[in-house]
Amino acid sequence: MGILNVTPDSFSDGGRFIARDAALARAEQMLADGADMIDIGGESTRPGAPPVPLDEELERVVPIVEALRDVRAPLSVDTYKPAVMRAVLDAGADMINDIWGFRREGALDVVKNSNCGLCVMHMLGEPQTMQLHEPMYEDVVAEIRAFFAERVTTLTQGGVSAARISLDPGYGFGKTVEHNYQLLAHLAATQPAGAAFPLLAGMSRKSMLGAVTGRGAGERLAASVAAAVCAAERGAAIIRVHDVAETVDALKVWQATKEAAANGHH
Ligand code: 7PJ
Repeated sequence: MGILNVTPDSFSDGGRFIARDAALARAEQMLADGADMIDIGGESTRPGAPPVPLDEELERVVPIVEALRDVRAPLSVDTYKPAVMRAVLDAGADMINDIWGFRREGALDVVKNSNCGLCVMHMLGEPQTMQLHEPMYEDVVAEIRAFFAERVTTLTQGGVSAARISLDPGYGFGKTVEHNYQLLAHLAATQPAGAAFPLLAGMSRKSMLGAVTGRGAGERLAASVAAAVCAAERGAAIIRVHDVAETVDALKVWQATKEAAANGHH
């Protein structure tokens, strides 16, 4: 899953049309580089980032969905606002990626009346404040597994078929560095008992990588690729990244190794 940020601060300047053209070119490039899905986001949810007003998010995201509908790669939209969900589904989006896990008022009502995929992400607290107070868990893996189980029950009882759901532990969303690595090491154990939902992992360029490499946000490519391989090895079905070409190469090597292992040795 290739990340497409359509926030104005992700592009130099020059207004909406230049931002739009740059976003479309970026999406085409990620698909050429081997992305299977594009995740379009109009609001930065990095810790402490200011919220974006509804009208502004709609203006950023809906034209991009409309323009990309024809590329026929699955389109996901990273939003927690029900009004944005409704608008992008009307515009042809295939998946809603919700950092709030469809817990906010109205979110379930929108998605249940469509056939879109859902990415249910775990977050402790909310983006403005989640990293200000030390996040605490008794057992982070068990708590995220319980959260997923509750979400799946609520969503399926609310009319969303289980086949539409994928789960994401939400790296960096109300977690310490140690929590994040626990959730990477034990990713498969976050799966609710007896279930087999696709697991999504998004660690690209995040501070958990800076914490162990000492590198700033702009120099975490190798660490991001390593994290992607670790996540794949531990059962991630979807990996959300900025650097598609490099990640796809690494995953091809991982895949070839896995296939050789499955073939036994001669
Ligand atoms: C995630 C996300 C993530 C899912 C962001 C960033 C922050 N959606 N949206 N999982 N992160 N599903 O990319 O650094 O980890 S925004």
